[in-house]
Amino acid sequence: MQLPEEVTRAALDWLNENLTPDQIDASHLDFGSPDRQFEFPTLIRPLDDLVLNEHLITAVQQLLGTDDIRLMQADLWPKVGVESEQHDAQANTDQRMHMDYGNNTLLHPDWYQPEAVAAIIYYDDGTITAGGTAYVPRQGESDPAYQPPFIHMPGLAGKPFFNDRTTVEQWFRDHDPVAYELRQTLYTREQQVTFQPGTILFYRHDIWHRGTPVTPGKLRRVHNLGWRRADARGWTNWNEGWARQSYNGEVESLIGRSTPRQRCLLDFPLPGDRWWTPARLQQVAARYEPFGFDPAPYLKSMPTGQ
Ligand SMILES: O=C(O)CCC(=O)C(=O)O
Ligand SMILES: [Fe+2]
Repeated sequence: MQLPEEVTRAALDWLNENLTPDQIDASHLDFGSPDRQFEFPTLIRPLDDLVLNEHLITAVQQLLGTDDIRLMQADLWPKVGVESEQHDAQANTDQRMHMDYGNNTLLHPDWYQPEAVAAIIYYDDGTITAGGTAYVPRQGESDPAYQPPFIHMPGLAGKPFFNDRTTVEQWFRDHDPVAYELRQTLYTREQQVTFQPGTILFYRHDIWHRGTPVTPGKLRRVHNLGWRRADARGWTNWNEGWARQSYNGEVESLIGRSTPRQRCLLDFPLPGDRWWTPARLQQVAARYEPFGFDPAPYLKSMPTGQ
């Protein structure tokens, strides 16, 4: 879907000023921002505020069936188009078909009780850059491609990890012909996302998908996001701890200017949560009031009997 223009405008303006082809290290061909510089919190307001945007919260709350959700991942990264012969076994250019759950949870997802959701926000025009994410829709309960356990992919259940499609499928052809055949059907079934600046793809961590090549010389900038239910088990944060960059006022200001729903993404209990007592609220407020924190919503719905 397309995010409302007012949601993405500030981030797009920032990116079109500060993350353009001449500002990118063209040798950075892996997933993720170089030196993790665009992992949330980036301390760049338009980027951090987009990650915490209320529209995204509403959508994720609906998808996960609860108001109590947590952010697990937010990273903005450039994918630079290169000639296809320039890729090696770990290259990200023409990705292998995969699911994302393997390095986001220690457990195995349950199709019927989704506990987490991922998203990609695209900041460029796919008709110019190409590189639309490819995905394989699940065709009902008996779909052979979606019979758990989902272990027919690199890095899972003892298989070696490579990122590059050609390398991976050669390995499966030589070592696991049954999985090879299954995986071949995924490539024939794949469909590709079309995108403009501000398009968002919500997807599951147990959907088959992959990144496809960006046109040589072009730049595709995307945000990868992930959330989980607060009560989900096994899921782990991709980014470093949110509090880690505290002390210079930037993280504190993020907390101060956020709404209770936005703070909740970072494990700040919602108003009405049993965690809150008058004393705890006073202590938290003492820490963040210099940064604009308003204790009123928490006070108003203070759990009774505390
Ligand atoms: O770049 C894309 O379109 C998808 C990337 C992806 O699926 C991944 O790196 O896990
Ligand atoms: Fe992925």
